[in-house]
Amino acid sequence: MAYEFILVEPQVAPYVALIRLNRPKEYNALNLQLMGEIRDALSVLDNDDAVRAIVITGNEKAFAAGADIKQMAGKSAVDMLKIDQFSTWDAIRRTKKPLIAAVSGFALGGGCELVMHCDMVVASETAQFGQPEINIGVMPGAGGTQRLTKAVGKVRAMEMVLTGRFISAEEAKDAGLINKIVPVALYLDEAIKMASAVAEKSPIAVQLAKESVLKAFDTHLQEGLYFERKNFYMLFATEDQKEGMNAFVEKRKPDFKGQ
Ligand code: DAK
Repeated sequence: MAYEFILVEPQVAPYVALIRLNRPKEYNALNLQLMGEIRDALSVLDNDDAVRAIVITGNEKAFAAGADIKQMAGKSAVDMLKIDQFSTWDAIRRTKKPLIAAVSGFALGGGCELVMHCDMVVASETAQFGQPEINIGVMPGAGGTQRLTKAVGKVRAMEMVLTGRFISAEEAKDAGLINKIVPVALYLDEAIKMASAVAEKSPIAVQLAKESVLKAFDTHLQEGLYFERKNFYMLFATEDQKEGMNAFVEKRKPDFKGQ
């Protein structure tokens, strides 16, 4: 598929794909076309058996500085309703394979929300996270008030959402928003390494495990535990479970086929 605002490498490492946001002059501001391209690329990669984990990145200066303010500025509420960006974000959220964000520079507004749609996050030392929508007279619209609060807690989320203050990579790590911080030269390699570690596992077990962890955000404990239990049983119907356990007993590395 031809894309204008993203670059896609389906095999940046074995079983690992890379999506790079590519509007560098605009700090990767997320216009509607770019978001549609991310959605389309994820759908293709999610259905490709040669892909088991997907890294999403921007460039050193910006992961993404938020939704494209110039594109949004003149819109009415009815325009926004008709555009229905939520279906695009919902489709991204439904990606079954693990998403790893590789963040350097600004991850703001929709950019920070896109990071929070990912399952793990590697950041460079220069990364900054923020929900500055309040500065332009609005508020987060793609989960910023909900996912951020669950990730960093009420008072820090309130401060970020109500004052627009950016937090550093260090603060984001302390707060539990990201997994690790590495020097700028290494952030993408480190994210690919993290994706490769996941890609070595059984893709079916990974998919069901991701689904189960995400369930913890949607439901209360007992229902989540039942959901986890069903997925756990289901994995005993896979060849990968036999392969994984036999490999352990035979003291060899498992060769997972995704069956
Ligand atoms: N939109 C459009 N252009 C942007 C942009 C943005 N968000 N951020 C940066 N740019 C452009 C700038 O206009 C400038 O372009 P030129 O003037 O050179 O043509 C270029 O990128 C470089 O920016 P600066 O000159 O401002 O660079 P600085 O280093 O001085 O500052 C900055 C960098 C990132 C701190 C600053 O640009 C900035 O504050 N940007 C805006 C950040 C922001 O407010 N982000 C939140 C946007 S609102 C929804 C889903 C999501 C959303 C809404 C709804 N639904 C599902 C309904 C999300 C909303 C948002 O994200």
